[in-house]
Amino acid sequence: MLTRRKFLAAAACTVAATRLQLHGQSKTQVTLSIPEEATGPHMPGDFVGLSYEVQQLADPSFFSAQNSGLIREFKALSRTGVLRLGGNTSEFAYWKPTADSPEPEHPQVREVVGEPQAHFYPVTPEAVRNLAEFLQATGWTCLYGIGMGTNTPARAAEEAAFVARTLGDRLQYFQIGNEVDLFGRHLRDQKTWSATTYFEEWLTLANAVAARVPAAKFGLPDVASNVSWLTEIADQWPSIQNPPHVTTLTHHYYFGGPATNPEVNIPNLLKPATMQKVQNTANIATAAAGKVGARVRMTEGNTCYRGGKPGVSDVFAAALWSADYSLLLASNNYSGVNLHGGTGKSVANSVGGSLPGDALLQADGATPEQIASHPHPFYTPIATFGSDYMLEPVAYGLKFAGSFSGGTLLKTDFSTQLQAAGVDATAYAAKLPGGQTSVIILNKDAAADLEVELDFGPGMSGAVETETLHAPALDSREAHITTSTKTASLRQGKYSVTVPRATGLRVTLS
Ligand code: BDP
Repeated sequence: MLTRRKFLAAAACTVAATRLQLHGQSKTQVTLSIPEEATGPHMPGDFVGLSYEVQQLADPSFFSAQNSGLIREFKALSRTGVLRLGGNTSEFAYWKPTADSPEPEHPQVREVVGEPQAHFYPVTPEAVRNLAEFLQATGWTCLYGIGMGTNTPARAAEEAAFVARTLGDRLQYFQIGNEVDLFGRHLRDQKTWSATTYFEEWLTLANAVAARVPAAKFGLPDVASNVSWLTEIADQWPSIQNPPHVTTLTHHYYFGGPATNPEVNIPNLLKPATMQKVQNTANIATAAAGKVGARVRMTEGNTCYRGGKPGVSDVFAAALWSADYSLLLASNNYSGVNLHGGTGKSVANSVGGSLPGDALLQADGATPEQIASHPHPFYTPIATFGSDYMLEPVAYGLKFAGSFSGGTLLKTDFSTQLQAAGVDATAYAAKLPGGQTSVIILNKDAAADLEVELDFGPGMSGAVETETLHAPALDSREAHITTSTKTASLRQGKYSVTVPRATGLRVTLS
Protein backbone atom coordinates (compact mmCIF):
# COMPACT_ATOMS: atom_id res chain seq x y z
CA MET A 1 0.00 0.00 0.00
CA LEU A 2 1.29 3.46 -0.86
CA THR A 3 0.94 5.36 2.39
CA ARG A 4 0.86 9.16 2.40
CA ARG A 5 4.34 9.30 3.77
CA LYS A 6 5.71 6.96 1.11
CA PHE A 7 3.82 8.89 -1.60
CA LEU A 8 5.32 12.16 -0.44
CA ALA A 9 8.73 10.58 -0.26
CA ALA A 10 8.45 9.24 -3.80
CA ALA A 11 7.31 12.63 -5.05
CA ALA A 12 10.10 14.38 -3.17
CA CYS A 13 12.59 11.98 -4.64
CA THR A 14 11.52 12.72 -8.22
CA VAL A 15 11.81 16.44 -7.64
CA ALA A 16 14.92 16.43 -5.54
CA ALA A 17 16.94 13.93 -7.53
CA THR A 18 18.81 16.47 -9.56
CA ARG A 19 22.35 16.28 -10.72
CA LEU A 20 24.12 19.60 -10.61
CA GLN A 21 27.18 20.45 -12.60
CA LEU A 22 29.23 22.87 -10.51
CA HIS A 23 32.68 23.88 -11.70
CA GLY A 24 32.99 20.62 -13.61
CA GLN A 25 32.11 18.64 -10.48
CA SER A 26 28.99 16.62 -10.20
CA LYS A 27 26.62 16.62 -7.23
CA THR A 28 23.40 14.67 -6.91
CA GLN A 29 20.62 15.48 -4.44
CA VAL A 30 18.23 12.83 -3.17
CA THR A 31 15.69 12.62 -0.34
CA LEU A 32 15.45 9.26 1.39
CA SER A 33 12.47 8.63 3.61
CA ILE A 34 13.21 6.24 6.47
CA PRO A 35 10.38 3.80 7.25
CA GLU A 36 9.26 3.82 10.88
CA GLU A 37 8.94 0.06 11.28
CA ALA A 38 11.78 -2.41 10.95
CA THR A 39 10.14 -5.14 8.89
CA GLY A 40 13.20 -6.49 7.09
CA PRO A 41 15.45 -9.41 8.03
CA HIS A 42 17.30 -9.68 11.33
CA MET A 43 21.04 -9.38 10.76
CA PRO A 44 22.63 -11.84 13.18
CA GLY A 45 25.19 -10.64 15.71
CA ASP A 46 27.69 -13.01 14.11
CA PHE A 47 27.12 -11.90 10.53
CA VAL A 48 30.75 -10.91 9.98
CA GLY A 49 33.09 -13.74 9.12
CA LEU A 50 36.38 -14.76 7.61
CA SER A 51 37.31 -17.84 5.62
CA TYR A 52 40.69 -19.55 5.77
CA GLU A 53 42.17 -22.60 4.14
CA VAL A 54 42.14 -25.74 6.30
CA GLN A 55 45.82 -25.95 5.40
CA GLN A 56 46.34 -23.04 7.76
CA LEU A 57 45.99 -25.68 10.52
CA ALA A 58 49.16 -27.38 9.26
CA ASP A 59 50.97 -24.77 11.35
CA PRO A 60 49.38 -25.23 14.79
CA SER A 61 50.85 -21.94 16.04
CA PHE A 62 48.81 -19.86 13.56
CA PHE A 63 45.37 -20.24 15.13
CA SER A 64 46.63 -20.33 18.70
CA ALA A 65 46.28 -18.31 21.88
CA GLN A 66 49.94 -17.27 21.41
CA ASN A 67 49.27 -15.50 18.10
CA SER A 68 48.35 -12.21 19.77
CA GLY A 69 48.69 -10.06 16.62
CA LEU A 70 46.14 -12.15 14.76
CA ILE A 71 43.81 -12.23 17.77
CA ARG A 72 43.99 -8.42 17.94
CA GLU A 73 42.95 -8.05 14.28
CA PHE A 74 40.13 -10.59 14.55
CA LYS A 75 38.74 -8.66 17.52
CA ALA A 76 39.20 -5.35 15.68
CA LEU A 77 37.08 -6.73 12.85
CA SER A 78 34.36 -8.18 15.06
CA ARG A 79 33.80 -9.19 18.66
CA THR A 80 31.48 -12.01 17.61
CA GLY A 81 32.65 -13.19 14.19
CA VAL A 82 32.65 -16.57 12.52
CA LEU A 83 35.82 -18.28 11.29
CA ARG A 84 35.19 -20.69 8.45
CA LEU A 85 37.83 -23.28 7.63
CA GLY A 86 37.64 -24.81 4.17
CA GLY A 87 38.98 -23.95 0.73
CA ASN A 88 40.48 -26.22 -1.92
CA THR A 89 43.12 -27.40 0.52
CA SER A 90 40.45 -28.87 2.80
CA GLU A 91 40.06 -31.71 0.30
CA PHE A 92 43.68 -32.73 0.80
CA ALA A 93 43.80 -32.69 4.58
CA TYR A 94 43.76 -35.93 6.51
CA TRP A 95 43.09 -36.46 10.19
CA LYS A 96 46.18 -37.64 12.06
CA PRO A 97 44.98 -38.55 15.56
CA THR A 98 48.37 -39.67 16.90
CA ALA A 99 51.98 -38.96 16.02
CA ASP A 100 52.41 -42.42 14.54
CA SER A 101 49.11 -42.57 12.59
CA PRO A 102 50.10 -43.39 9.00
CA GLU A 103 49.09 -41.25 6.03
CA PRO A 104 46.04 -42.92 4.48
CA GLU A 105 45.64 -43.91 0.84
CA HIS A 106 44.06 -41.26 -1.40
CA PRO A 107 42.46 -43.31 -4.14
CA GLN A 108 40.10 -40.73 -5.69
CA VAL A 109 42.69 -38.19 -6.82
CA ARG A 110 43.78 -37.44 -10.36
CA GLU A 111 46.18 -34.69 -11.39
CA VAL A 112 44.77 -32.09 -13.76
CA VAL A 113 46.77 -29.26 -15.30
CA GLY A 114 45.48 -25.91 -14.00
CA GLU A 115 43.81 -27.44 -10.94
CA PRO A 116 45.26 -27.38 -7.43
CA GLN A 117 47.86 -30.06 -7.03
CA ALA A 118 47.15 -32.85 -4.60
CA HIS A 119 49.40 -31.81 -1.75
CA PHE A 120 48.38 -33.85 1.29
CA TYR A 121 49.00 -32.71 4.83
CA PRO A 122 47.87 -33.79 8.30
CA VAL A 123 45.53 -32.03 10.71
CA THR A 124 46.51 -32.92 14.25
CA PRO A 125 44.82 -32.80 17.67
CA GLU A 126 47.33 -30.10 18.67
CA ALA A 127 46.12 -27.83 15.82
CA VAL A 128 42.47 -28.32 16.87
CA ARG A 129 43.23 -27.73 20.57
CA ASN A 130 45.08 -24.51 19.67
CA LEU A 131 42.20 -23.48 17.44
CA ALA A 132 39.83 -23.85 20.39
CA GLU A 133 42.00 -21.52 22.47
CA PHE A 134 42.24 -19.04 19.59
CA LEU A 135 38.44 -18.96 19.26
CA GLN A 136 38.11 -18.48 23.00
CA ALA A 137 40.56 -15.58 22.90
CA THR A 138 38.83 -13.85 19.97
CA GLY A 139 35.21 -14.50 20.96
CA TRP A 140 34.63 -16.06 17.52
CA THR A 141 32.92 -19.32 16.58
CA CYS A 142 33.84 -21.77 13.84
CA LEU A 143 32.45 -23.46 10.75
CA TYR A 144 34.76 -26.46 10.51
CA GLY A 145 35.51 -27.91 7.09
CA ILE A 146 35.99 -31.64 6.71
CA GLY A 147 37.24 -32.88 3.36
CA MET A 148 35.03 -34.83 1.01
CA GLY A 149 37.27 -35.20 -2.03
CA THR A 150 39.66 -37.72 -0.51
CA ASN A 151 38.01 -38.67 2.77
CA THR A 152 36.20 -41.74 4.15
CA PRO A 153 33.13 -41.80 6.45
CA ALA A 154 35.14 -43.41 9.26
CA ARG A 155 37.91 -40.77 9.15
CA ALA A 156 35.43 -37.91 8.82
CA ALA A 157 33.53 -39.16 11.88
CA GLU A 158 36.71 -39.58 13.92
CA GLU A 159 37.89 -36.06 13.12
CA ALA A 160 34.43 -34.62 13.77
CA ALA A 161 34.19 -36.32 17.17
CA PHE A 162 37.50 -34.80 18.27
CA VAL A 163 36.65 -31.36 16.87
CA ALA A 164 33.18 -31.29 18.48
CA ARG A 165 34.61 -32.32 21.86
CA THR A 166 37.47 -29.83 21.68
CA LEU A 167 35.72 -26.76 20.25
CA GLY A 168 32.54 -27.23 22.32
CA ASP A 169 30.12 -24.36 21.83
CA ARG A 170 32.68 -22.52 19.68
CA LEU A 171 31.74 -24.95 16.90
CA GLN A 172 28.67 -23.82 14.97
CA TYR A 173 28.55 -26.59 12.40
CA PHE A 174 30.49 -28.86 10.09
CA GLN A 175 30.88 -28.27 6.39
CA ILE A 176 31.80 -31.35 4.36
CA GLY A 177 33.37 -30.66 0.96
CA ASN A 178 34.46 -27.41 -0.69
CA GLU A 179 33.20 -26.19 -4.07
CA VAL A 180 31.74 -29.59 -4.80
CA ASP A 181 30.20 -28.30 -8.05
CA LEU A 182 33.75 -28.25 -9.43
CA PHE A 183 34.68 -31.81 -8.36
CA GLY A 184 34.04 -33.04 -11.91
CA ARG A 185 37.25 -31.25 -12.89
CA HIS A 186 39.63 -33.15 -10.68
CA LEU A 187 38.18 -35.32 -7.93
CA ARG A 188 35.25 -37.18 -9.49
CA ASP A 189 34.16 -38.51 -12.85
CA GLN A 190 32.68 -35.60 -14.79
CA LYS A 191 30.27 -37.94 -16.58
CA THR A 192 28.48 -39.02 -13.42
CA TRP A 193 29.07 -36.16 -10.99
CA SER A 194 25.96 -34.06 -10.29
CA ALA A 195 24.01 -32.47 -7.44
CA THR A 196 22.33 -35.85 -6.91
CA THR A 197 25.50 -37.97 -6.73
CA TYR A 198 27.08 -35.31 -4.53
CA PHE A 199 24.10 -35.27 -2.17
CA GLU A 200 24.15 -39.08 -1.82
CA GLU A 201 27.85 -38.98 -0.95
CA TRP A 202 27.33 -36.07 1.40
CA LEU A 203 24.55 -37.94 3.24
CA THR A 204 26.83 -40.94 3.76
CA LEU A 205 29.53 -38.74 5.31
CA ALA A 206 27.15 -36.55 7.32
CA ASN A 207 25.27 -39.57 8.69
CA ALA A 208 28.58 -41.11 9.76
CA VAL A 209 29.45 -37.86 11.57
CA ALA A 210 25.98 -37.58 13.14
CA ALA A 211 26.22 -41.18 14.40
CA ARG A 212 29.39 -40.23 16.34
CA VAL A 213 28.30 -36.66 17.23
CA PRO A 214 24.50 -36.72 17.69
CA ALA A 215 24.34 -32.94 18.26
CA ALA A 216 26.25 -32.20 15.05
CA LYS A 217 24.90 -29.49 12.81
CA PHE A 218 25.79 -28.97 9.17
CA GLY A 219 26.00 -26.42 6.39
CA LEU A 220 25.96 -27.49 2.74
CA PRO A 221 26.69 -27.62 -0.24
CA ASP A 222 29.37 -24.88 -0.36
CA VAL A 223 29.22 -24.64 -4.15
CA ALA A 224 31.66 -22.38 -5.99
CA SER A 225 28.94 -20.72 -8.02
CA ASN A 226 26.27 -23.13 -9.19
CA VAL A 227 23.45 -22.16 -6.82
CA SER A 228 21.01 -24.36 -8.72
CA TRP A 229 22.54 -27.17 -6.64
CA LEU A 230 20.90 -25.55 -3.59
CA THR A 231 17.55 -25.77 -5.38
CA GLU A 232 18.12 -29.40 -6.36
CA ILE A 233 19.07 -30.35 -2.81
CA ALA A 234 16.11 -28.46 -1.34
CA ASP A 235 13.78 -30.28 -3.74
CA GLN A 236 15.18 -33.67 -2.72
CA TRP A 237 15.11 -32.78 0.98
CA PRO A 238 11.56 -33.99 1.83
CA SER A 239 12.38 -37.49 0.60
CA ILE A 240 15.26 -37.93 3.08
CA GLN A 241 14.41 -40.01 6.17
CA ASN A 242 15.88 -38.54 9.39
CA PRO A 243 18.11 -36.03 7.63
CA PRO A 244 21.19 -34.63 9.42
CA HIS A 245 20.55 -31.34 11.20
CA VAL A 246 21.23 -28.72 8.52
CA THR A 247 21.08 -25.10 9.68
CA THR A 248 22.55 -23.34 6.66
CA LEU A 249 22.67 -23.53 2.88
CA THR A 250 25.95 -22.18 1.61
CA HIS A 251 27.62 -20.93 -1.53
CA HIS A 252 30.73 -19.02 -2.49
CA TYR A 253 31.13 -15.85 -4.50
CA TYR A 254 34.04 -14.18 -6.27
CA PHE A 255 33.29 -11.11 -8.35
CA GLY A 256 35.66 -12.31 -11.10
CA GLY A 257 39.10 -13.65 -11.81
CA PRO A 258 41.90 -14.44 -12.20
CA ALA A 259 44.14 -11.38 -11.81
CA THR A 260 45.11 -11.41 -15.49
CA ASN A 261 41.47 -10.88 -16.52
CA PRO A 262 41.14 -7.22 -17.62
CA GLU A 263 37.44 -7.30 -16.70
CA VAL A 264 38.49 -7.44 -13.06
CA ASN A 265 38.81 -3.72 -12.54
CA ILE A 266 37.48 -1.06 -10.17
CA PRO A 267 34.67 0.33 -12.37
CA ASN A 268 33.29 -3.17 -13.02
CA LEU A 269 33.59 -4.15 -9.35
CA LEU A 270 31.57 -1.15 -8.24
CA LYS A 271 28.98 -0.76 -11.00
CA PRO A 272 25.30 -1.47 -10.19
CA ALA A 273 25.12 -4.43 -12.62
CA THR A 274 27.58 -6.32 -10.40
CA MET A 275 25.21 -6.11 -7.44
CA GLN A 276 22.26 -7.01 -9.67
CA LYS A 277 23.95 -10.35 -10.36
CA VAL A 278 24.46 -10.81 -6.60
CA GLN A 279 20.75 -10.15 -6.15
CA ASN A 280 19.86 -12.75 -8.78
CA THR A 281 21.94 -15.39 -7.01
CA ALA A 282 20.43 -14.44 -3.66
CA ASN A 283 16.93 -14.92 -5.05
CA ILE A 284 17.71 -18.53 -5.98
CA ALA A 285 19.65 -19.33 -2.80
CA THR A 286 17.10 -17.89 -0.37
CA ALA A 287 14.20 -19.63 -2.11
CA ALA A 288 16.02 -22.95 -1.70
CA ALA A 289 16.85 -22.25 1.95
CA GLY A 290 13.21 -21.40 2.64
CA LYS A 291 12.23 -24.90 1.48
CA VAL A 292 14.47 -26.59 4.05
CA GLY A 293 13.87 -24.13 6.89
CA ALA A 294 17.46 -22.87 6.79
CA ARG A 295 19.21 -19.56 6.14
CA VAL A 296 21.87 -18.87 3.54
CA ARG A 297 25.46 -17.96 4.35
CA MET A 298 28.06 -16.89 1.80
CA THR A 299 30.88 -18.91 3.32
CA GLU A 300 33.79 -18.08 1.04
CA GLY A 301 34.28 -15.20 -1.33
CA ASN A 302 36.09 -12.07 -2.30
CA THR A 303 36.81 -9.71 -5.16
CA CYS A 304 38.94 -11.90 -7.45
CA TYR A 305 39.63 -15.63 -7.36
CA ARG A 306 43.06 -17.22 -7.54
CA GLY A 307 44.34 -15.05 -4.77
CA GLY A 308 43.09 -11.62 -5.83
CA LYS A 309 44.31 -8.81 -8.05
CA PRO A 310 46.78 -6.10 -6.99
CA GLY A 311 45.23 -2.66 -7.42
CA VAL A 312 41.68 -3.99 -7.18
CA SER A 313 41.52 -6.47 -4.30
CA ASP A 314 43.87 -4.59 -1.97
CA VAL A 315 42.60 -1.02 -2.42
CA PHE A 316 39.80 1.13 -1.06
CA ALA A 317 37.41 0.13 -3.88
CA ALA A 318 37.36 -3.32 -2.26
CA ALA A 319 36.14 -1.71 0.99
CA LEU A 320 33.16 -0.09 -0.71
CA TRP A 321 32.49 -3.36 -2.54
CA SER A 322 32.57 -5.51 0.61
CA ALA A 323 30.36 -3.09 2.55
CA ASP A 324 27.80 -3.03 -0.25
CA TYR A 325 28.00 -6.76 -0.91
CA SER A 326 27.57 -7.64 2.78
CA LEU A 327 24.61 -5.31 3.28
CA LEU A 328 22.91 -6.52 0.13
CA LEU A 329 23.18 -10.10 1.38
CA ALA A 330 21.98 -9.05 4.85
CA SER A 331 18.92 -7.46 3.31
CA ASN A 332 18.32 -10.78 1.54
CA ASN A 333 18.18 -12.57 4.92
CA TYR A 334 21.65 -14.14 4.67
CA SER A 335 22.99 -15.19 8.05
CA GLY A 336 26.49 -14.00 7.23
CA VAL A 337 29.46 -13.48 4.95
CA ASN A 338 32.92 -15.03 5.20
CA LEU A 339 35.56 -13.21 3.18
CA HIS A 340 38.41 -15.50 2.16
CA GLY A 341 42.06 -14.90 2.94
CA GLY A 342 44.91 -16.08 5.10
CA THR A 343 48.62 -16.42 4.45
CA GLY A 344 50.09 -16.15 0.96
CA LYS A 345 51.40 -19.69 1.20
CA SER A 346 48.13 -21.37 2.14
CA VAL A 347 46.17 -19.57 -0.57
CA ALA A 348 48.90 -20.10 -3.18
CA ASN A 349 48.77 -23.82 -2.36
CA SER A 350 45.01 -23.75 -2.77
CA VAL A 351 45.31 -22.50 -6.35
CA GLY A 352 48.17 -24.65 -7.61
CA GLY A 353 51.26 -23.16 -5.99
CA SER A 354 51.52 -19.50 -7.06
CA LEU A 355 49.38 -16.37 -7.24
CA PRO A 356 48.64 -14.92 -10.71
CA GLY A 357 48.75 -11.45 -9.10
CA ASP A 358 52.49 -11.88 -8.49
CA ALA A 359 53.10 -12.74 -12.13
CA LEU A 360 51.08 -9.67 -13.11
CA LEU A 361 53.21 -7.38 -10.93
CA GLN A 362 56.41 -8.92 -12.27
CA ALA A 363 55.23 -8.41 -15.84
CA ASP A 364 54.55 -4.76 -14.94
CA GLY A 365 58.18 -4.43 -13.82
CA ALA A 366 57.55 -4.26 -10.06
CA THR A 367 60.60 -4.78 -7.86
CA PRO A 368 60.63 -7.60 -5.27
CA GLU A 369 60.22 -4.92 -2.55
CA GLN A 370 57.19 -3.47 -4.30
CA ILE A 371 55.68 -6.94 -4.67
CA ALA A 372 56.33 -7.71 -1.00
CA SER A 373 54.58 -4.50 0.04
CA HIS A 374 51.26 -5.92 -1.20
CA PRO A 375 49.25 -8.24 1.02
CA HIS A 376 49.52 -11.91 0.02
CA PRO A 377 47.06 -13.16 -1.06
CA PHE A 378 46.01 -9.81 -2.54
CA TYR A 379 42.41 -10.10 -1.33
CA THR A 380 43.11 -11.15 2.22
CA PRO A 381 41.08 -9.23 4.84
CA ILE A 382 43.91 -9.64 7.36
CA ALA A 383 47.38 -9.41 5.86
CA THR A 384 50.49 -11.06 7.26
CA PHE A 385 53.64 -8.97 7.09
CA GLY A 386 56.44 -10.89 8.76
CA SER A 387 55.15 -11.64 12.22
CA ASP A 388 52.60 -8.81 12.17
CA TYR A 389 49.05 -8.63 10.95
CA MET A 390 46.91 -5.79 9.69
CA LEU A 391 43.35 -5.18 8.53
CA GLU A 392 43.16 -4.53 4.80
CA PRO A 393 40.64 -2.20 3.08
CA VAL A 394 38.31 -5.10 2.22
CA ALA A 395 38.05 -5.85 5.95
CA TYR A 396 37.15 -2.23 6.73
CA GLY A 397 34.17 -2.51 4.41
CA LEU A 398 33.01 -5.68 6.13
CA LYS A 399 33.48 -4.06 9.54
CA PHE A 400 31.55 -0.98 8.42
CA ALA A 401 28.63 -3.15 7.24
CA GLY A 402 28.97 -5.22 10.41
CA SER A 403 27.88 -2.22 12.47
CA PHE A 404 24.29 -3.29 11.66
CA SER A 405 24.90 -6.75 13.21
CA GLY A 406 22.28 -7.68 15.74
CA GLY A 407 19.87 -5.16 14.22
CA THR A 408 16.79 -5.51 12.07
CA LEU A 409 16.85 -4.09 8.58
CA LEU A 410 14.32 -1.58 7.38
CA LYS A 411 12.74 -2.41 4.04
CA THR A 412 13.60 0.36 1.60
CA ASP A 413 14.17 0.89 -2.10
CA PHE A 414 16.94 3.39 -1.44
CA SER A 415 19.43 1.81 -3.81
CA THR A 416 16.89 1.92 -6.66
CA GLN A 417 16.13 5.57 -5.86
CA LEU A 418 19.80 6.52 -5.82
CA GLN A 419 20.55 4.75 -9.06
CA ALA A 420 17.49 6.30 -10.69
CA ALA A 421 19.00 9.64 -9.71
CA GLY A 422 22.02 8.75 -11.83
CA VAL A 423 24.57 8.10 -9.10
CA ASP A 424 26.34 4.81 -8.41
CA ALA A 425 25.35 4.65 -4.75
CA THR A 426 23.41 2.31 -2.49
CA ALA A 427 21.87 2.76 0.94
CA TYR A 428 20.58 0.52 3.72
CA ALA A 429 18.86 1.22 7.03
CA ALA A 430 18.48 -0.74 10.25
CA LYS A 431 17.03 -0.52 13.72
CA LEU A 432 20.00 -1.33 15.96
CA PRO A 433 19.71 -3.56 19.04
CA GLY A 434 19.81 -0.43 21.23
CA GLY A 435 16.77 1.02 19.40
CA GLN A 436 18.65 3.63 17.32
CA THR A 437 17.92 4.03 13.63
CA SER A 438 21.00 3.84 11.47
CA VAL A 439 21.47 4.48 7.75
CA ILE A 440 24.49 3.50 5.66
CA ILE A 441 25.00 5.27 2.34
CA LEU A 442 27.74 3.96 0.06
CA ASN A 443 28.67 6.41 -2.62
CA LYS A 444 30.68 4.22 -4.99
CA ASP A 445 30.63 6.88 -7.70
CA ALA A 446 34.12 8.03 -8.60
CA ALA A 447 32.87 11.43 -9.84
CA ALA A 448 29.63 12.49 -8.14
CA ASP A 449 29.21 13.78 -4.61
CA LEU A 450 25.84 13.00 -3.13
CA GLU A 451 23.65 15.28 -1.09
CA VAL A 452 21.14 13.28 0.88
CA GLU A 453 18.24 14.53 2.92
CA LEU A 454 17.31 11.81 5.36
CA ASP A 455 13.69 12.10 6.40
CA PHE A 456 13.26 10.23 9.67
CA GLY A 457 9.60 11.32 9.94
CA PRO A 458 7.96 14.41 11.47
CA GLY A 459 7.80 13.17 15.05
CA MET A 460 11.43 12.07 15.17
CA SER A 461 14.13 13.92 17.05
CA GLY A 462 17.40 13.18 18.74
CA ALA A 463 21.12 13.42 18.30
CA VAL A 464 22.86 12.33 15.14
CA GLU A 465 26.24 10.62 14.99
CA THR A 466 28.16 9.98 11.82
CA GLU A 467 30.81 7.48 10.89
CA THR A 468 32.74 7.65 7.62
CA LEU A 469 34.43 4.93 5.60
CA HIS A 470 37.03 6.75 3.58
CA ALA A 471 40.40 6.88 1.83
CA PRO A 472 42.09 9.43 -0.43
CA ALA A 473 40.92 7.61 -3.59
CA LEU A 474 39.34 4.41 -4.84
CA ASP A 475 42.75 2.98 -5.69
CA SER A 476 44.45 3.96 -2.41
CA ARG A 477 45.98 1.07 -0.54
CA GLU A 478 44.30 2.17 2.69
CA ALA A 479 40.92 2.56 4.36
CA HIS A 480 39.74 4.34 7.48
CA ILE A 481 36.63 4.44 9.61
CA THR A 482 36.25 7.79 11.36
CA THR A 483 33.55 8.44 13.92
CA SER A 484 32.39 11.98 14.36
CA THR A 485 31.59 12.86 17.93
CA LYS A 486 29.82 15.99 16.73
CA THR A 487 26.13 15.61 17.33
CA ALA A 488 23.48 17.51 15.41
CA SER A 489 19.75 17.79 15.79
CA LEU A 490 17.03 17.01 13.30
CA ARG A 491 14.99 19.78 11.74
CA GLN A 492 11.38 18.61 11.41
CA GLY A 493 12.60 15.05 11.40
CA LYS A 494 15.07 15.73 8.59
CA TYR A 495 18.84 15.63 8.40
CA SER A 496 20.90 16.67 5.40
CA VAL A 497 24.32 15.31 4.76
CA THR A 498 26.88 15.20 1.98
CA VAL A 499 28.39 11.85 1.04
CA PRO A 500 31.48 12.67 -1.03
CA ARG A 501 32.37 10.55 -4.05
CA ALA A 502 33.96 7.20 -3.15
CA THR A 503 32.92 7.36 0.49
CA GLY A 504 30.69 5.44 2.87
CA LEU A 505 28.69 7.26 5.51
CA ARG A 506 26.76 5.93 8.45
CA VAL A 507 24.24 8.21 10.12
CA THR A 508 22.76 7.05 13.41
CA LEU A 509 19.87 8.73 15.14
CA SER A 510 19.89 7.95 18.81
C1 BDP B 1 38.19 -20.90 -4.22
C2 BDP B 1 38.83 -21.97 -3.36
C3 BDP B 1 39.94 -21.40 -2.48
C4 BDP B 1 40.85 -20.51 -3.27
C5 BDP B 1 40.06 -19.41 -3.96
C6 BDP B 1 40.89 -18.58 -4.96
O1 BDP B 1 37.86 -22.61 -2.56
O2 BDP B 1 40.64 -22.47 -1.88
O3 BDP B 1 41.81 -19.92 -2.45
O4 BDP B 1 39.04 -19.97 -4.75
O5 BDP B 1 40.92 -19.00 -6.12
O6 BDP B 1 37.68 -21.46 -5.37
O7 BDP B 1 41.44 -17.55 -4.59
